Amino acid sequence: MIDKNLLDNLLDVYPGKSMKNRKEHIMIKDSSQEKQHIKANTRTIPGIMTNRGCAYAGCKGVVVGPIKDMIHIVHGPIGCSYYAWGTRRNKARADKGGKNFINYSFSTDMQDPDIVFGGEKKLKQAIKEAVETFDPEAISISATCPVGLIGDDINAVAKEAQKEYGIPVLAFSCEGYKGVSQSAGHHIANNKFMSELIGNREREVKKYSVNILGEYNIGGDAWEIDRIFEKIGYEIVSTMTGDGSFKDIQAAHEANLNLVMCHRSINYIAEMFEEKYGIPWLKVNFIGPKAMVKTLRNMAKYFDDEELIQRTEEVIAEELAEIEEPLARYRKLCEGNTAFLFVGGSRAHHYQNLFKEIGIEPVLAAYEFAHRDDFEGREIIPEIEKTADDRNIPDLEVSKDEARYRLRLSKERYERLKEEMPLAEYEGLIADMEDGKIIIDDLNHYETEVLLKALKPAVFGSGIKDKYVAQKMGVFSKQLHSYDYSGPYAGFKGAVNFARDISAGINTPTWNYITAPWKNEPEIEAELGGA
Ligand code: ICE
Repeated sequence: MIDKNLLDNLLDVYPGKSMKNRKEHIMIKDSSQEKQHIKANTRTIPGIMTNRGCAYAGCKGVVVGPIKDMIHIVHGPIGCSYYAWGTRRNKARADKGGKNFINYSFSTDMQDPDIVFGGEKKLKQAIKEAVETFDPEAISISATCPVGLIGDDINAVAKEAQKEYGIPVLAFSCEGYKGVSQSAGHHIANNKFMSELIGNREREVKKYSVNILGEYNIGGDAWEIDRIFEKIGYEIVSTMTGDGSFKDIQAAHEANLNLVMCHRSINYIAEMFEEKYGIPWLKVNFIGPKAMVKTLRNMAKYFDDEELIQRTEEVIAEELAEIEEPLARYRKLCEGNTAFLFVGGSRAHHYQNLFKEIGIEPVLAAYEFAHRDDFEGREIIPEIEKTADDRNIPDLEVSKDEARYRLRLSKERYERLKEEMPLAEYEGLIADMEDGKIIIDDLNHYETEVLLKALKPAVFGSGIKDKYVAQKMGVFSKQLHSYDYSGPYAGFKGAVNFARDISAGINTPTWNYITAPWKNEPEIEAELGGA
C-alpha cells in the first residue's frame, strides 16, 4: 500500500478548505471496497497551478482543428493561435484531389481597437481572404475569450458568409472561459457536428464500415490503425477527427458501427449517433498489442461473419509475429520500472496495457479534466455532475425507439452483444489500476513535484507543462500528448516505437549528469505495495 503519511503530508500544506477540496480528488485504489468515488470536473481552486486548458483548446484545438480540408479561423488575439500552432502534432495529408490546411494557422489577430469598436468587420475580412486565397471545402470560426466579452456575433457573420460564398461556415462559441476546462469545448464541438454537419451527404458503404471517433492522429496513430483495418477489410467512413475530411464526416451516418477511442472528448457524438441513426458504439483501445487484439476481436464479433473473424485472426497472428522480437528486446531494458501517467481525460487509461506489456507498472494515474464517468465507469453520470454545456444537446428529431428500430442489428443481438463486449459501455480508469496505486483528478504542479520526489518513477508520462520540471529532477518524461517528436504509438508497429522510445529515455546516460534534488535533501518516505 501507499504510505498513508505520504498523502497526509501532501495535503498538509493546503489551507483547511482547500485541503478538504483536494482530498476528494485523490484516492488510492482499493478493490475490497464495492465502489470507489472521486470528485472530478469541478472548478480548479484559484491560485493552484493546474495543467488544464480552456474551452477553446477543447473545441478548436482538439475536435474541430484536425479536419484538414476546412480552414479554421480563430477569432481572437494572436496568442491563442500561436500557442496552439502545430503543438498537438495531429497529422494530416491531403486526400487524392483534396486539400490540407493543417500546417497553417489562421487568426483575426484582434487588437485594442477591435476590442473597443467590435471585431466583426475584421472577421468578415478574414473569411473573404481565406476563401479567395485558399478555396476551402468549408470554414470554421472559433471564438476566444474577448469575443464573448465584447459580444461579437460570430453566428451572424458565419450565416452571412455561408450565403455569400456558398460553402458551409460553422461558428463555434467556444470562448475559453466556458466551463471548468477544455472538456466544455469538446462538447460544444460535438453538438455542432451533429446538428450541422453529420448526415448532410449520402454515400454507399460496405457492410464492414466503421467510424473511428476520438482518434486524432497524433504522431500518425490513425495511419497505423488504417493500415491494420484495411488489411482486414474494413471500410473507414470517417475518422473524427484525426486526418479527417469534411466530406467524410458529412457521410459518417452511413457507417455500421462507431468505434470510440477517446471516450471523454467524443462520447456525446457516439450517443447522439445511436439515438438519431441507430448506430451502436463500441469502446475500443488501439494502444498496446493486447488492447488492439481485443478491439479487433470485438469488432469481428460485432459483425458476426466467419470470414471476417478468420481474416482478423490471420492479421493478428501476422502482426504479433512481426513485433514479438523487438518488443521482447525493449521489454528487457524496461522491466521492473514504474511510471506516472498524467494526461488530459483519456490516455492514462489508453496507455495502461502498453506500459505493462513492456514491464512497467503505472503507480499513479491522473487526469486534468476527465469527468467522473471516465474514472468510475459510465453508469454513474449523475445529472449534477454535468456542466451547463453538457445539458445543451441539440434536439434530435428521432425518438429512441424509432432509432433502435433502425439499429443495424436486431434488438436481441444488441442486448446479447452488450453482455459480451463493451458496447455502449466504458468501465473507467479506476478499474484499470492495481490495488494500492494512486489516482488523482486535476493533479497540480505542487502535488506533481512532491509525488515525483517520493515515488521516483522511472518515467513520467505527461505533457509540455511539466516535462522539464520532472527532467530537472532526474525523472525521464515522455509527452503522452504530443509524443514529443515521435510516433505513431498506436497499433502493433506503434507499440514497438513506444517501447524503443521509453527504453532509450530510461536508459540514457544523461541522467548520470543530473543530480536529483533528493540526493541532497532529506527524503519523504514512501513505500509502494507490490511495486
Ligand atoms: Fe481525448 Mo492533450 Fe485526446 Fe485525451 Fe483529449 Fe487532450 Fe490529447 Fe489528451 C487528449 S482528445 S490534446 S485522448 S483534450 S493528449 S481527452 S489532453 S488525454
